[in-house]
Amino acid sequence: MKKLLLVLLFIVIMASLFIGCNNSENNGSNKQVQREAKVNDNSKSQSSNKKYIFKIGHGSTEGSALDYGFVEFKKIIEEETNENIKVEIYPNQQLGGDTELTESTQFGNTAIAAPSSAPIASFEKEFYALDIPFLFPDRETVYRVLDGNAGQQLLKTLDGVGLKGLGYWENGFRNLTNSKKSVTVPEDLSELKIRTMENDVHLAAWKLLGSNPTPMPFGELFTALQQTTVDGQENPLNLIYSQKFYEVQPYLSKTKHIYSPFVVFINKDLYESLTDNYKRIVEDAVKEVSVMQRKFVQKLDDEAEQAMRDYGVEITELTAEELKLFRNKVTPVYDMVKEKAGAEIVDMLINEVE
Ligand code: KDG
Repeated sequence: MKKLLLVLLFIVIMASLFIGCNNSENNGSNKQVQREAKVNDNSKSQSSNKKYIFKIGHGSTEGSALDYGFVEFKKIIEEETNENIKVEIYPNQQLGGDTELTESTQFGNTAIAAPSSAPIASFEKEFYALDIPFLFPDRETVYRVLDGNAGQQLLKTLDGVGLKGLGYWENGFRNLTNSKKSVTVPEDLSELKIRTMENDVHLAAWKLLGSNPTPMPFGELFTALQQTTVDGQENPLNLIYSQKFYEVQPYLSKTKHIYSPFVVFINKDLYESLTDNYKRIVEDAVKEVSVMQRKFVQKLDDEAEQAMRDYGVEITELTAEELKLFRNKVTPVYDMVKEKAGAEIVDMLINEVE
């Protein structure tokens, strides 16, 4: 009997030891799970508390349409992230022009940029589709198409070149200025040296119109106009004014020959490193600003036109017949765009415009 009691006691002791181990193992594994969870929570909270500095460069002056967009973007981002994301804005080509800013954002030296679409075509050929002359009849059509399928399809192509496309702000409809004479028909352009953006389609279009075009970075343009290295250039009214081109360009023709969007994008690796919450904040901020910024540009364009008239610039409204002469001259560019950008995106754009 004594032996039986001893055996039973031994079994009870061994059993209690075994259960304890398991518990400790469980406790251990539970603790492991808790630590992992905490680490995960920490890493999650760390990434939502992780600090970022978004360096943003652009080619316009302080107070310009593009600068306004980034200033409003900065306000939203810093408020929404409790300044865990700080935004630093470098205007006036401090970090380079459109081409340099696209490259520096690809490599992550700048976080975000918003060049005009034309120079981007050298990085992603589908963007040539936006260089079809006279593609957009008015702003309402521009916004519907850029914010719709075709525009979003274009933004997606930037994934392949290290960028995440976020949206479109407004540079505006481009108009011709020059220092030599009033221009109402293409024949007036012969012998005129016209600066174009660094884009093959723009160059071809101004050759077809009979001028002598020269591609040139935006930052060199005022000096080139002042020294008559070139006779003319083409830009939206608000930029012609804010860059003081009007001071050396007494003639302005409202050709509205192309619409330039500012294509807002972020370095792709930086974007992917953000939490889902921060990705949403960045995307929503660009979209929210596009509404305000587009309204601001319309105001700036109207004010610029009046200010330049008051300054004495001869501003010519072209008739429908005169504009048709320009359209007819540049028709061959359409095939060039289709060849460079690809038929799919060109057809999609044109279908959505109509
Ligand atoms: O900041 C705007 C400039 O970088 C450029 O995009 C302006 O339309 C422009 C041009 O003619 O280069």
